[in-house]
Amino acid sequence: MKIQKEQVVDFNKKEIDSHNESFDFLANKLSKNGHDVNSIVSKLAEFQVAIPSWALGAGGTRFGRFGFYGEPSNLEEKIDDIGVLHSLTQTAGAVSLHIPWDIPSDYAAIKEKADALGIKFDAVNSNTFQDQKDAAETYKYGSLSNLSQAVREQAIQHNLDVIKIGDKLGSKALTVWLADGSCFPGQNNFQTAFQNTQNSLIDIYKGLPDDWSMLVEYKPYEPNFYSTVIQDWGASLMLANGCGDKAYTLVDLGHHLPNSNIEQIVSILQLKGKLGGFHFNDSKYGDDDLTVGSIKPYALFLIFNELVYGMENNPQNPDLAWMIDASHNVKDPLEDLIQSLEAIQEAYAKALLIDQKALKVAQLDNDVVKCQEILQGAYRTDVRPLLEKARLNAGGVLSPINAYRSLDVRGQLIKERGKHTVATGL
Ligand code: LRH
Ligand code: MN
Ligand code: MN
Repeated sequence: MKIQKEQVVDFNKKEIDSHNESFDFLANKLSKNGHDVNSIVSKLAEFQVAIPSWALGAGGTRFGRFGFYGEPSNLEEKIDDIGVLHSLTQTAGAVSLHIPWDIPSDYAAIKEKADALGIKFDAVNSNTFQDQKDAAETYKYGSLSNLSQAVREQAIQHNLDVIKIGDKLGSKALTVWLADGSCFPGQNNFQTAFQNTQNSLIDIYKGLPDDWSMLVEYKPYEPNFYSTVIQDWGASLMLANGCGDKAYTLVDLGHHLPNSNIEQIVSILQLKGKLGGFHFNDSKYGDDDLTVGSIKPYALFLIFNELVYGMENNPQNPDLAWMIDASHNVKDPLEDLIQSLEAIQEAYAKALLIDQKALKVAQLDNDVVKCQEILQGAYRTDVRPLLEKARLNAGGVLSPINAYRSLDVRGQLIKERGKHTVATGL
């Protein structure tokens, strides 16, 4: 299934009048208020988010999994699905592979396919949270933190192999997320587990090509329910600092205890030049991996306010590896990802509308009411016409969900792949 240029053009014809009307109205208003609308639209068009290879099929919970028809069953088909997303949204120009679920069988062919669809290979993810078939050692009691040197060596070697695979595809970053931790008090010595993890990460870091970065992801709980070795940004930052300049912290929105001030975490990491990667999702209770912006859109906007500030004021921080890390239990994964991409762009656009100069003045005056008015004024603006314009300029469709449905993409995928496909992955 490939979306043709003519299909995009035909679809846009139906919605262009209504778009022009709402865009002109908004652009006029924003320009009068001193905004550079063209620059905001170009920033939106440039912003690309990687799709993880494991998010294209129906996910599941530990209680069950309900499959979805026409799911991709191999890497080629996953790239095709991202191609569909990218053709419609022009925002999904990258894929983040998970190894060993997505080891390419033919590197040249997969690169060619991705190139043709305008898709780059972003960070590669290692997996030491599951035992692999025929593996000599088990990760039941941890991987990089394990008391057994043989287990640690196996896990280190896996990460080095992942770097080699990513290197052949043009990736420039390794993401390490560990399930390591303990389920009961007394099970682990915290200091030993942390020190082993640090030493293992240093060994992996030594195998990192010069132009690569290592992204250390944290998570407070699950699958271990008493302690996690890399539990929070502090642990991640200490480990990254212990490795060197090319190691960074990765923030996953779902990996915080309730009510954590994520925007403050993001802000300070950028100040220190140590925010390397970002996983988008939303949650009500914990690591729920729900559609971005579906539960706490204002929190997402506040996080984007800090990200925009950092991108503009913190040259010491690298460009970030953006990725959606969601799971789809009841929705069509492609529709869910379209909704997530839209929510990301919406929060970004609203953050770009914040009058930073006026905010600074209000902060200097300790005018707390004004500070809030400035933030909420931006948040309450309906920025969707800006997103439409960015997509239109880049060759995408005005409204991706409508287009996805009117082109009957899922129906086509079912015709091509049959009904009983099961995606590999989480
Ligand atoms: C587990 C998780 C994590 C990783 C992914 C591979 O929580 O979702 O966020 O990025 O698995
Ligand atoms: Mn994640
Ligand atoms: Mn997660």
